[in-house]
Amino acid sequence: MIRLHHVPWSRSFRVLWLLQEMGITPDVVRYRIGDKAMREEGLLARSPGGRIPALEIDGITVFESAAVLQYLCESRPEFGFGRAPGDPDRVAYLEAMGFAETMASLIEQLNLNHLFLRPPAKPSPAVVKLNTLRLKATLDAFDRMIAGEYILPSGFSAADAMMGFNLFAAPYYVKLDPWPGLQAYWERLSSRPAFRAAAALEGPQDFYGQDFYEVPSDG
Ligand SMILES: N[C@@H](CCC(=O)N[C@@H](CS)C(=O)NCC(=O)O)C(=O)O
Repeated sequence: MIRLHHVPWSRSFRVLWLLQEMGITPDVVRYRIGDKAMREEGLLARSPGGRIPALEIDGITVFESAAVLQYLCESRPEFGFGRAPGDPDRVAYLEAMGFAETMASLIEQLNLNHLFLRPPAKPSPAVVKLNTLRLKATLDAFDRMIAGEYILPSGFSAADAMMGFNLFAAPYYVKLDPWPGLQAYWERLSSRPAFRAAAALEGPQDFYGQDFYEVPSDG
């Protein structure tokens, strides 16, 4: 039994996608951000911070998307999605696995401000502006990290699933027009059969209620 604790179109999409790249369709336990169930024992026993993803697999549970992907790469090396010590792309692989969360933490702050505050709380224009600028800077860096078709010269890896998923979310806050290379990369990733299969399992995204979120004016 392989079971994914999951919020649709969130960071746990990375896991759903890499599993599809490996031909694995897990059982999925779905949550929504803010669900009481995310603070209850069923999830907390598997992910102590009450965060998703958590993956039950091979008799263990793994949480943190980078750890889950790395576990999948190491336990199923035949797919070649990891880069082992000694591999010429190892350092770039590790950097991208980590940098994905540098970027995702900015997206998370923007999600919090734009999507999850309840009145009378309002997004802070200063915080949103700063985080949007910082997100732009990480996109600029990401653009420069892509070696060719994928992040690594040696081809598709788990680092693309980590970083690539951010390109689903980032354009709700920053338009990608200045980076045609990133747009082409996103087209390439999102046309992979496994990405499409994972997207079909998710169904239409209902995480974002509008196409683009402007920085609120200082009023
Ligand atoms: N660094 C963690 C972040 C996990 C995380 O924060 N996931 C979000 C969804 S994208 C979550 O579970 N949020 C619930 C909450 O903030 O209470 C990872 O990559 O797995």
